[in-house]
Amino acid sequence: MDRRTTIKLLSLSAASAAIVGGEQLVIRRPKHAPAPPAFALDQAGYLPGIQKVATVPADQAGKPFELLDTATGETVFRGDVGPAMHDECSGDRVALANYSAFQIPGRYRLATSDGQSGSFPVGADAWREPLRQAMRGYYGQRCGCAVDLGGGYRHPACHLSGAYHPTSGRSGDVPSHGGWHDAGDYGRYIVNSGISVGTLLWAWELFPQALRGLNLNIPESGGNLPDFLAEVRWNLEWMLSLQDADGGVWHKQTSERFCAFIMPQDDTMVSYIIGTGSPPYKSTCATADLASAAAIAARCYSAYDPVFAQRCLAAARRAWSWALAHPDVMFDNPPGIGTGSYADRDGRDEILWASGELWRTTGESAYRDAFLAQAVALPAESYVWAPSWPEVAPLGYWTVVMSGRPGSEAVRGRVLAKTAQGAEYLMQRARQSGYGQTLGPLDYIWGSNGVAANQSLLMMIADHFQSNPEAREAALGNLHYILGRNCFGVSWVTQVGYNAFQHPHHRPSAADGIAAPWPGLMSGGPNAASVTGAVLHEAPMRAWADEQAAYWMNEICINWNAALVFLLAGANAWALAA
Ligand code: 9MR
Ligand code: 9MR
Ligand code: ZN
Repeated sequence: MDRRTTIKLLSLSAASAAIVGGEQLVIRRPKHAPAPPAFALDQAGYLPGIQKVATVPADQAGKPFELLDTATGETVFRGDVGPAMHDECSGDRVALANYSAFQIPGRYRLATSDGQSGSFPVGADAWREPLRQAMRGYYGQRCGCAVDLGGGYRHPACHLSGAYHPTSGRSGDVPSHGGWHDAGDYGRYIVNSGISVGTLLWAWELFPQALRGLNLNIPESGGNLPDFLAEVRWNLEWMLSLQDADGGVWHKQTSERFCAFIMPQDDTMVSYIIGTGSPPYKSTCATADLASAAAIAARCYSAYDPVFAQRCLAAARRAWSWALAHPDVMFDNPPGIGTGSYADRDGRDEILWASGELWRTTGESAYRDAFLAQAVALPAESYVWAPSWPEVAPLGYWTVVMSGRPGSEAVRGRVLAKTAQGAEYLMQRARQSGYGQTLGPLDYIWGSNGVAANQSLLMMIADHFQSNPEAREAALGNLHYILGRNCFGVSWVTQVGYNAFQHPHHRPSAADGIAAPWPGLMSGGPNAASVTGAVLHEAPMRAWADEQAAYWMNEICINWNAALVFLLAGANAWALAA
């Protein structure tokens, strides 16, 4: 309340104010309806053989456009902009400039009577560097490690000691074991770590050709593990350290409240291992999510570090047993704790996923039986959809189908059908969207860019099960949307593209004295479900502002970046196969 933050939300037409988390936010509504940007296109570029479509304002409809070679200024392609259309999610009147027929590698600008776009590449390696950046973003999130990304983006090791909070059922100090800072805050949360690690390791399993040789320039580079697996291990080690002797896993390790916008080494609040406050202290969702992540890790690391892989498998087994014995221990912030809660009301999908991953890894009947029992309660027909941190059932179903284990036929047909149907539904949205993306109006929730990337993940899994070129294009459509083909003409990944967003809700980016934000981090994106509770907008895609204070629409987060890495890994794998 002592601090006033003014947020410009361009779609609004009058002023409204609200108290948010102790701050007064004044939302100013401009007098004029917003206009689409002159050029909305993928600023990271395109592979030569894919669809290449830019969105331009409707007054360009029917007019000529050109592609210009950036170096020479010469026209390399001419076309006519298509008819005017309405885009539901932004409220914009737009038209499409389609240059898919142009396939010659190089750097270009799009030109219309409105001027010229920024320069973007066409080439097989267009998304190589964005993939590296997005994955290197995790190195920047490391806790308990001196980090140096170059360019001044660095900090000494932070949060090196920890303690058991009384809610954990234990007391005393405890070493703090690495992990990734969750987001713009310095907390570490098992539930969010579980889906993040799971998504990243699935990318490793599905698109190894794009990830094996990835050079992340991290402290472990040149060691026994490929860089990608070394980075993921940094977080796995912390996750494993939150497992209690009885197999249960504490929900999170954070301070009691969020610190100010300071560098991590300057945050001297105690990093507590926090529990539910009463026996059994650990939570079902955290424990089952660790079981899933560690069961996948057992597969991924076995070829490089069998000892670590076995440690992961043993931890996964113990966590799974605990979760089955305590299927209903839901976490909520205990009194006095104000950091993120990742409070989920339903642990059944987490148990389904953990059972599926352990069945896939081991082939053992106990895991099979638990999976099949849980699949009755959570039928594939209702639960196979884009995953998110509280909704992991689709991961359970997909992993079982991918396993091909005897017994998986029980669900295979229904999972394939529901996945294909979901992909078809999303492809239909992409066809109707003026920005070629698959979010519907109701998908504009906290982290909608993560939702978009996870809808791509669904379509990529559909394509994996049954080759589907249109599903691939629609998956890439969301990548184009995230990287600039949206109603702001902004790239939502820091330091990727000629007009990347600048002000993430990210403490190191704010506190380091460097103007540009830390690289490789994706904005949460438009959030129409405003935290103020007020109806703030007419068009959900416009519920975003590049404002550091706007944590509900401009924070970054490890699970959103994981879905982005998955999408970029697939895109790069397809480029290599073309
Ligand atoms: O920085 C915090 C961010 O990571 C969380 O997602 C968000 C919601 O829990 O809260 C942010 O912290 C704000 C706090 O809730 C209220 N005071 C201002 C803090 C920084 O903007
Ligand atoms: O991503 C989370 C979103 O789904 C929730 O609606 C929101 C409020 O509970 O919390 C988000 O997660 C935040 C976490 O609580 C704290 N670290 C930052 C996360 C991203 O904003
Ligand atoms: Zn830290």
